[in-house]
Amino acid sequence: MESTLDTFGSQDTSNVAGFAAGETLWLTVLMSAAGVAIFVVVMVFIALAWRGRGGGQTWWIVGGGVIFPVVVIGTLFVTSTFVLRAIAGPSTPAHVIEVTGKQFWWDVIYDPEGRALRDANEVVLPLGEPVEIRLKSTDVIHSFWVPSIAGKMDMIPGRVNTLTVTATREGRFRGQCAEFCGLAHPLMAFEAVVLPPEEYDAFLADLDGEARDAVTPQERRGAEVFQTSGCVACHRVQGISDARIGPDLTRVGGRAALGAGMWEMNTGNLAGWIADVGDMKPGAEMPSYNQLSGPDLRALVAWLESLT
Ligand code: HEC
Ligand SMILES: [Cu+2]
Repeated sequence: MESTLDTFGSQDTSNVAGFAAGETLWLTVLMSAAGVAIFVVVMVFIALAWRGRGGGQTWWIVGGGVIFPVVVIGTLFVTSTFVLRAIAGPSTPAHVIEVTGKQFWWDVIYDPEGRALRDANEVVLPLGEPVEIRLKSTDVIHSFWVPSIAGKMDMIPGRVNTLTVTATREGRFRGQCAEFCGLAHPLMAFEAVVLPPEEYDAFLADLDGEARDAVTPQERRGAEVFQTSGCVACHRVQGISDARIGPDLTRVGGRAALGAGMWEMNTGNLAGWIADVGDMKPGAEMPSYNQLSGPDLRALVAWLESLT
């Protein structure tokens, strides 16, 4: 099993695309620079002591042992407190998105107290607008992290943690579960997609509705296979089924990745996923369907791909 998604989005704290990530980066640079400078100064003093110069006077103990550390630690403390306050975000964010960590994928609800639009394995963010992300878990502890956009935050069963993010650059950025959560933990990723606000609104409007109708005879057969093979026991497709055990598939064909950020979404990978998910993502909690006939599998895949 080797993922096809090596270049999927960017997962890099120095490739800044969010307000919090920017603040955190300069604080890291400041602290590292201060650390290096102090290290060099201390080494110089050690070298001087080695050669028998200086030392012995109270001045050194008071200056170097008390005043200097208090100034340095005080400065770093005050700066990081200001950064922490700044990245906490406004108390009334423009949007709310609820993300629930599951073994080993992400359940996503936009506007949970309003239109409650469901999706999965992708988090779409409006450029430049503060978004409150409510983080939950229904099984074990996971951690939500999109390094280019903000710091990470744990998703703890029975609790709601909130992370306010403001994306500052359009694009696609890789997120990863950052807390060991079981066998497929390293295979639990997702993409954060930053869109201009008007495209974000259009995306939500598009989510607000039933899945696309099957058009071709093959797609209609695919929808039938989906409903008669047990998929409906675990998956929701708006207008067809409402199960919540696996990811929402209402617009699965429109996602860039398959299997929570593991594979490129294409016909071959989708067919391989259904026929042998255990090979595509060891640990995934979905049964393999290697008993489907070739034509039925192809019809099912054609229909899922049409759901955009
Ligand atoms: C027992 C519950 C269960 C059944 C039955 C089931 N699935 Fe799944 N499915 C899951 C789970 C759980 C995942 C998430 C796996 C992961 O990524 O860790 C999943 C993932 C998927 C995905 C990937 C979604 C994404 O966003 O990447 C597709 C596509 C899918 N299932 C299609 C099907 C089809 C088609 C059927 C019927 C032939 C089916 N599933 C039957 C539980 C199920
Ligand atoms: Cu994990």
